[in-house]
Amino acid sequence: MQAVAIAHPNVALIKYWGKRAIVGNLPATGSLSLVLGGLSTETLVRFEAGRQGDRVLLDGREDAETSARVTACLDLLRREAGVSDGAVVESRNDFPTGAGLASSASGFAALLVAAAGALGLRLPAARLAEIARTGSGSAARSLAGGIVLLKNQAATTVCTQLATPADWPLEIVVAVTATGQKAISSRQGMTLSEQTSPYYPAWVGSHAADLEAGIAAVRNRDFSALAELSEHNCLKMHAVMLSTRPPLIYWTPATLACLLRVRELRAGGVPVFFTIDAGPQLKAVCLPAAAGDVAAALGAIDGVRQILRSPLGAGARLRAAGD
Ligand code: 2P0
Repeated sequence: MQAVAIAHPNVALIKYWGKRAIVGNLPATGSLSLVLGGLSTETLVRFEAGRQGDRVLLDGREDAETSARVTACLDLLRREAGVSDGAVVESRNDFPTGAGLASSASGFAALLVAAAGALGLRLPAARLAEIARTGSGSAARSLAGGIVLLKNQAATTVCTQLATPADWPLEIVVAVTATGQKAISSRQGMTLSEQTSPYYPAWVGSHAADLEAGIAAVRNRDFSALAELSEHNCLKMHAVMLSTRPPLIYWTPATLACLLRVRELRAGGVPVFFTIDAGPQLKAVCLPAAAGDVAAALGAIDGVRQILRSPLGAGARLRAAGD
């Protein structure tokens, strides 16, 4: 009744911001993302016979909102397995938590794989992804590895791996500019944007075209097209965030300095582009040969506290010997 799983966070190039439906946590838009193999979440799940309720420790701490979301996911798995025992969940990240580095994506992907393993459940990948989505809309993207597409379909979402890490080896350089937890969660922020940003309808309305162009850029391994499109989609999402009431301002001065430096590097011929999520970290996506120079350039910027480097990674899995 115990298992340990490993999952990696992901970063979307074509982003998800907004809900189609609160029930089932259905995204308003599809998304296209990269799995960051250099950053990991490790989660242990142990179901204890006769235990009432779950105990959830995230980096050694309990948090009521996270616990409630975890229990809701575990309830769905318990129903599938026909058991009612409570669980102890211990999850650790080797990177800053709740700071725009998709810790909830890797967290819920690892949770689902570990819990299904502990219960001996062999669910179809689509069902696992559906349950993961209720915990975190971006979690299904961490179940698969490499470059992943999450598309809306009827009353659900479908997750497809567009490329393995070996198919198109990209490297991600993360410039960490602040490590505190954000004040407003993505979930709250999305609802606020939908309710108050005059740009929200345009964001949703123009999204399908971005997604199709992103899929084509990945299929053609067209780095320049993916660079231009990803930066556009990212800035469009931040325009929605900035025009939300109250405004969602996730950037620090260092985030903006990194953004401008990445654009300068690309104008000088370096294969790199930026993306930024609901947090202050800038992620620079580059061809591997450029990663050293990009890391050095971003590391030299005032206010950058740490540089993390990551190749593309594998999907969530049970921990194996050697992991
Ligand atoms: C993304 N984000 O596509 C976008 C960009 C944040 C900014 O997916 O409400 O934390 O739990 O489904 O999973 C945030 O997604 O939000 C997110 P919920 P989640 O990566």
